[in-house]
Amino acid sequence: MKIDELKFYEVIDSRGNPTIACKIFSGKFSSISMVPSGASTGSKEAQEIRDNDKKRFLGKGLKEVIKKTEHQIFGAICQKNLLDQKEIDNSLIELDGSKNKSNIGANMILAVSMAVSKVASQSENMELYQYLHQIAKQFEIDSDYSLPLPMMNILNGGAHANNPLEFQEFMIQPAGFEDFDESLRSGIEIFHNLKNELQDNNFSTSVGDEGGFAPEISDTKKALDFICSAVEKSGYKMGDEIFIAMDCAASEIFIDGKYSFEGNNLDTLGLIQIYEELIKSYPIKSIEDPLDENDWDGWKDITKQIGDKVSIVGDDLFVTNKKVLEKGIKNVSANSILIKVNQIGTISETLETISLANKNNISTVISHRSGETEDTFISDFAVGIGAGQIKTGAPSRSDRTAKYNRLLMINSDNNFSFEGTNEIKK
Ligand code: 2PG
Ligand code: MG
Repeated sequence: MKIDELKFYEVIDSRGNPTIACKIFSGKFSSISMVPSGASTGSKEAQEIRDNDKKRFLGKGLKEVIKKTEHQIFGAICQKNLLDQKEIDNSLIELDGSKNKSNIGANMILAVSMAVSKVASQSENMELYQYLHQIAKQFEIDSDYSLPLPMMNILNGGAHANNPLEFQEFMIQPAGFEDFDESLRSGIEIFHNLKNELQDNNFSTSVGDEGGFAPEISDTKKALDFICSAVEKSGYKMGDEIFIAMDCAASEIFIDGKYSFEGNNLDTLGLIQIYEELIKSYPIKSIEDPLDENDWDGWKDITKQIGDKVSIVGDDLFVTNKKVLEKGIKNVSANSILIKVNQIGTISETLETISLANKNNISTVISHRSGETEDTFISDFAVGIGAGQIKTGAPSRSDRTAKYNRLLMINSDNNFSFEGTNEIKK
């Protein structure tokens, strides 16, 4: 089967910025994908391109980009076999020709790559997660289907909110449950109780970019205490059923060679000490981007010091890039990787990175971006490759709940396992 027609649209993401949607037609099938966009981006990410015409959408428009590249992209893939994801992705990479997809744009390329897999799954009469499961095998990923442990970002700070909290994401991992539905339900109840707790203490309950609350709190421990009391109010056991994960997005607080944290300018060891104290006082099981993306020695130190107790997750550090992950594996820089399809730009390259992670016991967390759409691709992806964990925000804002709703439906239609506590122990 071939791609008969391809159409791009300029649509809007959850932050009100334009983004790319791509519709692909093949025979009697068609499918749409939409690409997300980050706020705290790693410097080595594949590049999205925009019109830069200040008269439209403050320069973020995509009309000209579409006009310029639509025919080129169609020309590069129209003769290819729809079912050969690798070949189509390679043609897109070749067409772009740059190291970081800055010619054609990672946003354009990813939209096509995702839409191709969606139409292909239809033509094969498969659910998307089944099709992705099959494709993953070509990359030596042979994990069973599973429902991922949700990492729910219920309190937002950093670049995702305009409060003074330095760390970007305070998440809960409802791991101590037999089933995905129960895990998610507990997280949602905690989210509601957190709202009540904040309200009772006269804090705002407006939400940040990822749907978590964004109260005027500057103290990390205070934020964690609020979460602990919401867990207690909900009747769940902290450190048994519910665990904490943080995304510190530390590149954002790394200024002039020091980490700016709660009024202090800390060196790497100083910040690692803060993490050591925090994990003694709270059941924190995962810390993402604890240090700056270029602080390679620091990453090695922190993994050595606390990597046996918590997941040290590389996001801005690895940018879903196989080559950077290879460096990380040699350096023993982390024991977990955040996977964002738009950081690298194609499904095939994402699968290559995951395959490398699997072979080296690096756990994987499939992740949304802070700027999202109603596309639920990552839910199918997480289930299809048995990723183990998914990070897709709070249970609020349709851009986030769309992903949870898709997972609820997949769970209801199947008898897939949910690893919960086993994921935490990895
Ligand atoms: C992150 C992400 C998603 P952004 O840092 O992990 O939560 O944020 O999309 O802004 O990079
Ligand atoms: Mg991150």
